[in-house]
Amino acid sequence: MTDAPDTPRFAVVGHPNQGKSSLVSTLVQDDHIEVSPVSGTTRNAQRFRLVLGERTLYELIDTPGFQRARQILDWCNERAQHAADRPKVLAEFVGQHRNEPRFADDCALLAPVLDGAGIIYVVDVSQPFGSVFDAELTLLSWTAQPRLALLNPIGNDAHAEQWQRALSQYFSLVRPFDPLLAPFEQHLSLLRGLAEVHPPWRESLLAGVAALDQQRQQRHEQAADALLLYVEKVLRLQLQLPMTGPRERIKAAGLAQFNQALQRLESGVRDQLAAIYGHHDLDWRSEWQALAQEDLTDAREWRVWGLSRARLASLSGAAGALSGLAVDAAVGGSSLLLGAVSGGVLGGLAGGFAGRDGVTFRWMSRVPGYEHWQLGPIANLNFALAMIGRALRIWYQLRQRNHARRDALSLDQADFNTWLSGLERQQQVQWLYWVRRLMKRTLTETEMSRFRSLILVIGYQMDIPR
Ligand SMILES: Nc1nc2c(ncn2[C@@H]2O[C@H](COP(=O)(O)OP(=O)(O)OP(=O)(O)O)[C@@H](O)[C@H]2O)c(=O)[nH]1
Ligand SMILES: [Mg+2]
Repeated sequence: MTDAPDTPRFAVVGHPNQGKSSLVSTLVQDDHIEVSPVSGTTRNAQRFRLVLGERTLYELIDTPGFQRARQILDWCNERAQHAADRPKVLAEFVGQHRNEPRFADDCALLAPVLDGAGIIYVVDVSQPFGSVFDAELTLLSWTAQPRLALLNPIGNDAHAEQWQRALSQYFSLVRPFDPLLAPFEQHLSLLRGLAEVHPPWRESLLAGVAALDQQRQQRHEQAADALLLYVEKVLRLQLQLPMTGPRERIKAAGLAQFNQALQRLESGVRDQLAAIYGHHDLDWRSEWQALAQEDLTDAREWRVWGLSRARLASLSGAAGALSGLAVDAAVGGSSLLLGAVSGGVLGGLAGGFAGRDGVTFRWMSRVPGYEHWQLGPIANLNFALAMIGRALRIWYQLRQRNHARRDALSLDQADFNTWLSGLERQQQVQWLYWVRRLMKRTLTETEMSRFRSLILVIGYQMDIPR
């Protein structure tokens, strides 16, 4: 790994408990950094690099908060004859006091800045500005290092304007940024802002922005591959059951096994997606509602995870009537043809899939001596869509989650129906068409790649704020 001397390097500084570690966590995409509501969590300066391939894009130094800025300022004021002396006197202070426990936090914070790092000053703007901040802002301005201030709304931004006025006196760039919730586009825009505060780092930071953007695109594509494979496995799942005992008992035991197999597939794709997006420490258990055995036979939950009955009815007739040819036409954008198709068969209701049990259960006796009960594959389109809807929600959770977050994952309001609504109607119909096709037979490579493109488009829908 190369670490060029011109690697952009910023110390993240401020008062304790302002979201400094959260910012570092989000910008270096590392969910292992210690973040907590306890003030004084970060005890030492710690360097984190964002590395892509062989290249370090930038380095952020997480620091403990200021503790005794006023005393340090007084000490320096006594010794600095004029403005040009200030950086040197500040460096003398750190040199002489770095081993004194009462100044340990302040020295850990100032040392990297005196050593050439730029400054990102973080404040929580739910709290009012106070004179206690004046001393630390003055000290930072004395370092004469490139710097930018971030307004972090922890809970609310009640005092943002006041902070903006105060900070503009010390920083050429002051921006709002919420490390927990800022969408990815804003991460890039913040990095572009950083590129403007120090011309020698500009090019590296802009290259970093491009690399991050590209990495994100690659992640989405890997996610689409994983999801496609998952959908295929779910729709192909079959179990052979022994013929001993009454039918209902065999079926119940089989459904339990089937449910476990579905759960294993689901947690498999979940872990895969988490790894793709660089999340390693997630808590799914508390909020994520696992699939229950009853869900396989009880349609109540399906609509929540999948598509509403009305939507299914309005789309599935059209999908059912679409021949391969019509799909080609729909892909080519012939909405006229599609309109004729959907108008004619609307209400055809899932082309014979609706209303069935979630999973087929039948007696197989084609080869004498090899008779058995077979459970699966999934026979109900709505159930299939519900399973896919769950996986898409997992994807949504992961793709919009910043690495600073430490809360458990939840089933968010945003769902399959919302994302599907954002697509062109012909794409919506195609979506159903591919799922139905896959329920009947394996798809050819070309068909798979079309389905994959649609998955990617659904993903972009997830990024649109609603
Ligand atoms: N709601 C909300 N909470 C935030 C935000 N930023 C930080 N927090 C929370 O505020 C608390 C402090 O965040 P940290 O990132 O640990 O703050 P710090 O400045 O590094 O704190 P010390 O290391 O103790 O100085 C954590 O519980 C965060 O989850 C935000 O934008 N919104
Ligand atoms: Mg911290």
